[in-house]
Amino acid sequence: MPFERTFAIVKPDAVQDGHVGEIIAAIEQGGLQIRGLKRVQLTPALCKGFYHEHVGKGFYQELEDFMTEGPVVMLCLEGEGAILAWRDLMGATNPANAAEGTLRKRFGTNIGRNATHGSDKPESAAFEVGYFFNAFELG
Ligand code: DAT
Ligand code: MG
Repeated sequence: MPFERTFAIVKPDAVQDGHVGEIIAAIEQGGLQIRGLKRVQLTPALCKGFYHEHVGKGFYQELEDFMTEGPVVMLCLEGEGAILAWRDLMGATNPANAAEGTLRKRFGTNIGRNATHGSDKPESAAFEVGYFFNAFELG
């Protein structure tokens, strides 16, 4: 497994519901290192740039409305196989299909409000970490 970085978001639903601490605990207990961490209020423009691959899809506006409805907590995570390790901790995109004990199963409501984000591949992780973190925030 490669030593790698991935990008994670605690989405507005999970921040609002007070699950930041539990999600950070799952990250640490899952063996991932926190390399960067901050709370941000997204704007529509920031959201469009971040989710550029989804702009124009039928669910995009719903996604943007949700992601900008309140603050998020974003993290850069690091470790062996970090991209897949974080996706495994999150569970499937749709909480209804997510395995028992995963974060999306525990804290998500439906496919639109699913509590967490994680990069899906190394190219996305590099883009997403660079999109939201400055080098000095990843010291
Ligand atoms: P993931 O977040 O698991 O990488 P994705 O990249 O396919 O999933 O989609 C990004 C987000 O967009 C997803 O977390 C929730 C939202 N989304 C995806 N498909 C959706 C749909 N059919 N209806 C509503 N929201 C959707
Ligand atoms: Mg994705």
